[in-house]
Amino acid sequence: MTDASLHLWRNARLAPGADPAHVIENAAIAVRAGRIEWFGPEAELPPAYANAANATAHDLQARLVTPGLVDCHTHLVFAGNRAEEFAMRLEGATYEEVAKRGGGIVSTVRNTRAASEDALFAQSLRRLDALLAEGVTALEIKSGYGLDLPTERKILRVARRLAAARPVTISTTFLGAHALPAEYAGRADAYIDHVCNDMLPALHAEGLVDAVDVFCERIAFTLDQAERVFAAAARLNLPVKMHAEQLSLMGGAQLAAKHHALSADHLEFLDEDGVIAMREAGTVAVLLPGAFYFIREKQLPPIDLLRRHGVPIALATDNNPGTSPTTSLLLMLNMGCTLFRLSVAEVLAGVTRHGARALGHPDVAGEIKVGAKADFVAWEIDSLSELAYWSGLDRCALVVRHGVPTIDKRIAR
Ligand code: DI6
Ligand code: FE
Repeated sequence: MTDASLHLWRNARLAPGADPAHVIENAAIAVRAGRIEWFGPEAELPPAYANAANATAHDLQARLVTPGLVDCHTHLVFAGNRAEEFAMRLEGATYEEVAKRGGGIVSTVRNTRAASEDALFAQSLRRLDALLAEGVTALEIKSGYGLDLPTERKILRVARRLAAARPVTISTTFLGAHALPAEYAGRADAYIDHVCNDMLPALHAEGLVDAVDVFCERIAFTLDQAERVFAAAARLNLPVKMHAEQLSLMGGAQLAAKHHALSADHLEFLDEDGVIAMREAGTVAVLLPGAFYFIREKQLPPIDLLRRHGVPIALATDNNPGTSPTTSLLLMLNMGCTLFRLSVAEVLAGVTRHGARALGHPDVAGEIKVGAKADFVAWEIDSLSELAYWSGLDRCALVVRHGVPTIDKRIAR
């Protein structure tokens, strides 16, 4: 039941766009029925709000307030872990060699196929709660560890159950084209037929799919196979995204742009033609420093080209057991700055308004604006730079989603 009464969130240092250059001191936010009706300097609060008889006032005690954080790229639902492969790689095996030796994605597929839906839900809920504790109010969850219809369905059902179990907005993405399952060894085209003609239509008909993704890479699927997946998504009017140019330059980003993808993700090997195509299509560049760091990639994404051509940059955890076993979106801010040399303003945009654009959910704006859902976070910090500066130190004080406090860890001031 939505609360139709007026709530006035007062005494905030408000960064409506999570931009350090635009902080409104002594700010107020007027919220009704879970949406923002007004925000700005409290001294300019319209009389209708200032004099409202039944308003509920909330004192944010001069805390810095940003929009709720958006994690636009996760594989959060999976069973087991790959710690032993991590040890193998420490002995020198590359990510691709591990994949070719039957490890990698397909080993998580074995675990995920074997897990019950309830066990999968329980394991995934712990990872979700870790993200929520840092101020995440919206995220994406991909399938891709089933590679058969029953298990892809199980993963997407768990993602929907997680959204029902916690105060968070979750967009699901079908990633059946994540890897080639053993039963289709040597028959990648036949598997893509199965993905396009059987799995996607069935899961979409069950209301489990909000977008479609494909891993376009030497160890995964070709441009032609990716294009067939995109065509199948288009037949169902589903938006698309792509894991592109992660380990090599395949031209995937250009293909994603041709299909007006919400985003192209990873992009370490992206070239200028791909950047220009993304800019012209409005495709967001989702950078995943956790994966770059964990597989010890050396090739940096072309940050300067993305800046020069004005391609929006988003950041996400890429939470997954193989290349990014992290549940800290704040750590991605730190890595975005330290590894990719992004500015504080860029990384904050990357997990708010640019992350929201990559997510493509109508209820997730990633910024404080009139009409948007009231999703915001108050922090125990003195400057927004601290969100990228600290690593592992909980600075989240209060999370509000759709106007309702969901996590309150405020220390008395
Ligand atoms: N790229 C990645 O880094 C993850 N998936 C993908 O397409 C890795 C997934 C895994 O190794 O389990
Ligand atoms: Fe990924």
